[in-house]
Amino acid sequence: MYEHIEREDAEVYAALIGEEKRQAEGLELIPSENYVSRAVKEAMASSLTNKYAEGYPGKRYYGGQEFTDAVETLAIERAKKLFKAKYVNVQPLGGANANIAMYFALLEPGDTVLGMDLSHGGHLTHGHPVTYLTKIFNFERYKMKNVETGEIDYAEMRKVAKKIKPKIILAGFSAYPRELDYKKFVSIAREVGAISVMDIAHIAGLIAGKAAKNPFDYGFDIMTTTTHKTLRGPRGGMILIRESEELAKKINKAVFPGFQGGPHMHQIAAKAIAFAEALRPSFKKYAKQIILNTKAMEKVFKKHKARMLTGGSDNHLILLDVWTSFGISGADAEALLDRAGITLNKNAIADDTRKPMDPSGIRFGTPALTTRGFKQRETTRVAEIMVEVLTKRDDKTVKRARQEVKRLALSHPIPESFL
Ligand code: DSN
Repeated sequence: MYEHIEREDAEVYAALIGEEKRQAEGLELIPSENYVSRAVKEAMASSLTNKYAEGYPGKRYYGGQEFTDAVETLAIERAKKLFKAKYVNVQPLGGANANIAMYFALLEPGDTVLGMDLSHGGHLTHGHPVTYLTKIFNFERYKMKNVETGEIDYAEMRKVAKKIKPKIILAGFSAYPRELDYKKFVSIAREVGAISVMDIAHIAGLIAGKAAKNPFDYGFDIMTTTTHKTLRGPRGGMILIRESEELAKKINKAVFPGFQGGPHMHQIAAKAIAFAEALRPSFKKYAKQIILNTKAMEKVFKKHKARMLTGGSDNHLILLDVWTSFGISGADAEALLDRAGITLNKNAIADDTRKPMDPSGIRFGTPALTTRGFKQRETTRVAEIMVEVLTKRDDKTVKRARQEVKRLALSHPIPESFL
């Protein structure tokens, strides 16, 4: 592997090999990460990276677009089928880019967005004060009514929406383990004349694999997403429009020329391949297994009376309050589990009193483990190892855990077609 890099750049080669080994021997539980197929990787390394293709299929600013048009059209058509969208833009370079372009397509400076509170599961690009978006648009928040069940306060949301008249009602999350009541979001948006947008980045694969509801079935206008999380495609973004041609035109204009230059065609080819993979029946099995595996982990934490935000999970991730449950901070828990070969991330919990760099929680999930063929038995064991390490925290326990993690990882190698 990487024979040319090995010959030409020993330093980069050493880092690549280190990362390959880390991914093979450890357990990846960051819920937004996954392993992509070899076909997706080949596309990412293809000659399409050499090509400029500003514009859209059939309407480009440069010549020589016979094959780029073919590739982008394939990606669009497959995404439409996967998500039941009438229009799709596959050019956003990432999820943040997709969200930024979406705001600029739909809003004027000073307009209001009603989105999920960040410590209740929302995302940086949903209006975190550290982002420049907040200098241009006004972001208001809704929260969970009950952090122990995850129930959103829809009555309050309706009240606030009527008062502030947002242009966008934004659903979606990066740290929320439950399904949302899409019907309620859409009905509130329609009542106040807002556009309904769902950021499906985390659960795109679950929706594509029909293991989670599709917000378009409930009337959402737009969905934004990344393509590299549960959807198991290349790092990138995408915007889907249910049916409005007018919205689609605005979105296309905002992505290019509004925000981006030449699309990354190698990445778009990889998206097309990943979407074809997600259309296969085997992907449905994969999506279902992600949830079964998370449920198996949930059972272990319940047994140990550990506090999971919202009481557990209906999707691919769990948010665990390690501060209350084990008397350890999120940052220390992340570091401790890393030593045991379990990679996950520290995460703020609802209304966290601790700081973002050392919050009360950790966030983890099963998409990558499921790609490796982990089933309920193995994910149960992973959760048990986590409890042991978080409870005892001594070197002997961590060392023993590291050995077992390595055994588990090596007995469930990354499948050949994903290497
Ligand atoms: N970094 C991604 C996540 O982990 O959820 C999204 O920002």
